[in-house]
Amino acid sequence: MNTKTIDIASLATRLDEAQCTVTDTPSLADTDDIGIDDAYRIQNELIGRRLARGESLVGVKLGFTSRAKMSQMGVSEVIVGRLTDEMRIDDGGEVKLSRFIHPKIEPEIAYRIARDIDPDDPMVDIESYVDSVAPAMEIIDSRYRDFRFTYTDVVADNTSAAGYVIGTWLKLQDVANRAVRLEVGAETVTGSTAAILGNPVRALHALLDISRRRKIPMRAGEVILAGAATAAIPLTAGTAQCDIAGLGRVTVKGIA
Ligand code: OOG
Ligand code: MG
Repeated sequence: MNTKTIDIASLATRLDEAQCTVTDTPSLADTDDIGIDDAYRIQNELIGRRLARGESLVGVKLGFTSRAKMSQMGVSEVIVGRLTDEMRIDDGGEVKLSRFIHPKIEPEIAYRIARDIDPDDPMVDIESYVDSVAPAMEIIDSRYRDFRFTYTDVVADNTSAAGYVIGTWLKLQDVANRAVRLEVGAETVTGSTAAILGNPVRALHALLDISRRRKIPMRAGEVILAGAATAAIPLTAGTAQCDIAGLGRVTVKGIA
């Protein structure tokens, strides 16, 4: 049995400082034997510090909903992280790359929550709590050296969340099997929304399940990022653009 006590507060401080000082840190797993419950506790503590600095919660994100991401990262379970207002970038807006350690960008589907969700209500039909969908991109910036982390590490690190940009909101619709294309400089990656658990709508159900277990509230107006449809590519100076068939384009400009 593992009896070593995990110092949640100091591990949260380590990750928070890594982000604030734009300096990577080794995998927590190198020195600490963290379970998944500890990992979500560290994430909570980390978010608590951001809120104490004046940020506010604006949504949630899922990770590892695609095989490409799972194999890119060598893990095999869906994870959830939190989005704050400080991570939001306007569609067509600019973002300073110096904010990040080693940013990557990935195509996402965003959903918008229309009504507060009571996770304790067993009758919640999550699809009826969502009213809009949009093309989106997420900037991930693991605080771990070389993006090397375990499943529990990445949960503790708020699932690498660092930034997000959302295109035009459209009325909720079926977004299964839509072609996805992400271009950053000379790099292009293509795929399909089918990579997101077979159909992005399944991400909503996976999220409800995990939010119940992890006591993560979801409120009207918040955003849900359903998880990347392709592997992430490095975010470099210049325009990054993502096109999702039938949903349109979303862009962001990285500034050196
Ligand atoms: C973890 C974040 C994963 C996604 O969409 O799968 C994620 C990482 O890859 O660093 O956001
Ligand atoms: Mg993502």
